Amino acid sequence: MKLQRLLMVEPRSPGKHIYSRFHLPRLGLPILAALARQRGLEVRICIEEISPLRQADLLGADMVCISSITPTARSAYLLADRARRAGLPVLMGGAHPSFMPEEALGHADWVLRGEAERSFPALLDCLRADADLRAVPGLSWRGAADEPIHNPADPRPIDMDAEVPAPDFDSIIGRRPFHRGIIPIQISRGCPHCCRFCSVVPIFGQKMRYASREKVADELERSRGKGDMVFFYDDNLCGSPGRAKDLLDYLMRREIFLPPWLAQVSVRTARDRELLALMQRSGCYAVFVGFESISEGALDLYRKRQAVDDIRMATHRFHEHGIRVHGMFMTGSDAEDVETIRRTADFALDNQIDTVQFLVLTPLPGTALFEEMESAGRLLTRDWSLYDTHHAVFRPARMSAYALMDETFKAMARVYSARRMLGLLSRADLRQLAIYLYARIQIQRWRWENRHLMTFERRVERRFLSGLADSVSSR
Ligand code: B12
Repeated sequence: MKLQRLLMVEPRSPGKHIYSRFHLPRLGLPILAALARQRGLEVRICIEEISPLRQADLLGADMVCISSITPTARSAYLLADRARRAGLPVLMGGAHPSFMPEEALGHADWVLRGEAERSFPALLDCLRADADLRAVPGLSWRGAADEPIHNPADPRPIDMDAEVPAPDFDSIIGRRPFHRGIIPIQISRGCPHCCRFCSVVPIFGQKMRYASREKVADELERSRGKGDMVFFYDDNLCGSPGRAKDLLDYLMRREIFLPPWLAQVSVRTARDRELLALMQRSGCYAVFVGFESISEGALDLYRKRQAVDDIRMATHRFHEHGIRVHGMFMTGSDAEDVETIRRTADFALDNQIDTVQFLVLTPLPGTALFEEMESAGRLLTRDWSLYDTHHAVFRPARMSAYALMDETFKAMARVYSARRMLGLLSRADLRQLAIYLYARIQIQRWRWENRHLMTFERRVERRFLSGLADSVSSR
């Protein structure tokens, strides 16, 4: 088939989420764009959060490649249908289609499951040569009798140095340097843990892979002058403390471009004082830490190998090193009730966690949690647009779905209080103040946009409770 111009699209989230104003792309499409360019193809990338898709961009393409995670799956399918109506073939990939390939094949011609640095170029070559699609690892497609065919995946994980090119950010439509000056970079993939709610291991596997420090340095140098903050997209930048120390030391010694940086790390990072000191010296501005819960029972259920004391210790030690802490908590496990959510806000305030995200536990396809909720019949909806970690999409064990959402937002609003904002103002901490203001506005917006849903849920809950009261009194 003729394949010269590719349009790649990362569809936008249908609703607001707490990061709505941070228009950061995932790296999948810019990496695949670089690979396509190496094969002489022309590529344009539309990140819908950055600029909306124009019909002219769509119609000028020979094929549309769509990247989707679960909350954007509905938008992705609508876009795929639109492209196919215009006669364009559609390829899909990313976290959601990887686990729901047959669903995605209802809207796309092909789905590539999992990491695609090897399979995507193979598919391009195959399509251009009209060759046999069975040769493409991890490809899902429909055969002559419309039956779904799933080629086995390549078991070898992608090599970060040899197979992952520098992301092609220049092909992003409408992109003026990096949004809010934030430069995204990923230097490792995989995660040795197996938390039951997380999609990272199902997509990238448990085997850790790292880019060499030379490659990291090269990528950082390429972004010199393009932004003033680096965001390491790694799921745990310091998963291997030895490597992290070696990398930071190398970057500093060579005076590689490294403006203040942000990264996701785990509480374990804070056990290593030498690492903390290096993080401080190399300009770590804030860490995003998966604290998840203040309930030991919930941490056990999640298979999160950490204790509540680790959270206290980590927060304290990061602060000792001048590193701000963004605490990532989830609410609604079977071990938690409404009181736990309220105590989570107290905990964040008592421990002076700088910023927080309280997200409603969400069973994402591909995870052990999804399997468990689905087989127990506890999923309330399969409207993927609600799987945005702000809506309760499963029946919680110890509270109603309405209470779970409502209390989660109330708890978050307590942390981003006017009183704390005054404190930041008095310390002239303007960057942090802007984040608080942003968080307060996002919380209020979300509640306003979802007021119908909240009222509906409350009515359902009241009816449920009055039915329960009737049945008790008639006994
Ligand atoms: C950076 C990041 C963010 C950023 C930017 C997100 C964005 N633009 O969507 C921020 C902080 C804003 C964010 C927010 C959220 N995130 Co986030 N985020 C990430 C993170 C850490 C890195 C993403 C990345 O660049 N990965 C590296 C690249 C290379 O991977 P990739 O894009 O998936 O691409 C590879 C393959 O998937 C595939 N592929 C991808 N697209 C395509 C397309 C085609 C055509 C093909 C062939 C192949 C293909 O090939 C690529 C190369 O191998 C991931 C975790 C992770 N390790 O990926 C979570 C992750 C993507 N986020 C996740 C979630 C749940 C969210 C939130 C809902 C929750 C929240 N509130 O925090 C929001 C929703 C955002 C939204 N768009 O609606 C989940 C998604 C899981 C799922 N099944 O949907 C992940 C996987 C984390 C997890 N622990 O499970 N996130």
